[in-house]
Amino acid sequence: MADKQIDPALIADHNQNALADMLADYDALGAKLARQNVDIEQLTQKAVDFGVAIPSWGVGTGGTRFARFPGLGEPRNIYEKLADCAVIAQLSQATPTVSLHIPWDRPDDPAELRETAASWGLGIDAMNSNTFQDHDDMPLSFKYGSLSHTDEAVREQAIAHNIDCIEIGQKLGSKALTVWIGDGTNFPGQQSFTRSFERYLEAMKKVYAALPDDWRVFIEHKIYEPAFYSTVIQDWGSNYLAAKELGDKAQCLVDLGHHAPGVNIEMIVARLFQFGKLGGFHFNDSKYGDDDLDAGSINPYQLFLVFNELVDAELSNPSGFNPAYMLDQSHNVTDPIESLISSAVEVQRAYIQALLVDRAKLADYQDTNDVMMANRTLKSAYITDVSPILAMARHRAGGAIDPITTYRATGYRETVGKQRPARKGSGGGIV
Ligand code: PSV
Ligand code: MN
Ligand code: MN
Repeated sequence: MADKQIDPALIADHNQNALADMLADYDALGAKLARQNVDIEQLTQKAVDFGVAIPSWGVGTGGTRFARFPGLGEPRNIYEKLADCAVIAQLSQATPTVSLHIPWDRPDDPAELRETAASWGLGIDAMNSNTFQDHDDMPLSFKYGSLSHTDEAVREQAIAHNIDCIEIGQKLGSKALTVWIGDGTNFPGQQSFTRSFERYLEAMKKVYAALPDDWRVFIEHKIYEPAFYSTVIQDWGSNYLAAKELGDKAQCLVDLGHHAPGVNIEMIVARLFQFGKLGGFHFNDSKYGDDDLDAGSINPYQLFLVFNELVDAELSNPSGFNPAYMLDQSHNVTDPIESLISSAVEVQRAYIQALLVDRAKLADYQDTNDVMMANRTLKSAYITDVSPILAMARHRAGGAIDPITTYRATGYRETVGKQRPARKGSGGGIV
């Protein structure tokens, strides 16, 4: 039995107030879905079973390159981050795991950290390495790159760091390493595209060789930033080539914010899955670049279309379907706990909406080139308000029917605000 951050009686109290309305909405939706031969109970179970990992770095207030405005009661270490993640998990019942970033979350005692996480019912998701910053305990600088650096000694330092992440992760019960590098150039001519990629592949082979049998490595591409002219792993093409070169345990990670505006991300998802290389996601939303805004806050239709491909993928090849779902966001003007709760719910919503797509009909419309009806089939799933299903799933699992209102009623932020002094920050925000 996991320890509780929030008094279950308080949640039950709030749920009691919201219960009658929620049941009425659930019954009405159940009746509507029944007319479409859809069993609401099956969808509710899918919602109960759904999980997306919280990024440990998301529970602190983020920043931009201009400034960071500290939030109240920001977590100061991995234990406090886990405490916040436990609140999110308890209220949303949709975030059973936490993804860690090393060295930001380096534990003194991994076994103890694992136990603490478990005591709150949390598991440890993918480990993220960090060779996009310099580290106090590393003699060499990553200013001109890491795994693709021209200097073998720097590459070796980056390789050793990734292996360190794997070793820590093993002690924590993780099963995956996510590698995102900022390596690239700011000016034409600065580096050879080909030789940089060769050096990267050679270095990643050494990281790959250190993976335990039951681990995967997720390679994360990003079009630009911090490099502004070229990036070594800039898109899914380079990502796929690298993953293919490395072997079966290497797969591609799609961070929704890492593409040029207008790119058809759902199609990338379909392609990667078709060729066995879809490793996982960093969900977030964006208007312009890697904005790291809350999932579903700008373009919820895109999120739905991504899940439409995922549901299709799972049906076409259930045994080959195992993508890792993680959030990757930066919260500058909201309470990170509220943003992460809301984002987890939006990702879950997109999944349930995608399950509503009538796939037999869709296939018929596609085969007969009935363009209008094919599109309407997707749209009719997307415009269905599945909120009562999500609320029921939370309620049944012990979470809050209305998680953000309930969170506010707990006074958690005010309480930790007294315990955790503000951390000043000026510029140089989180990527
Ligand atoms: C890079 O922009 C990124 O998306 C990678 O996932 C990093 O690990 C994370 O952000 C760090 O904030
Ligand atoms: Mn990311
Ligand atoms: Mn990013």
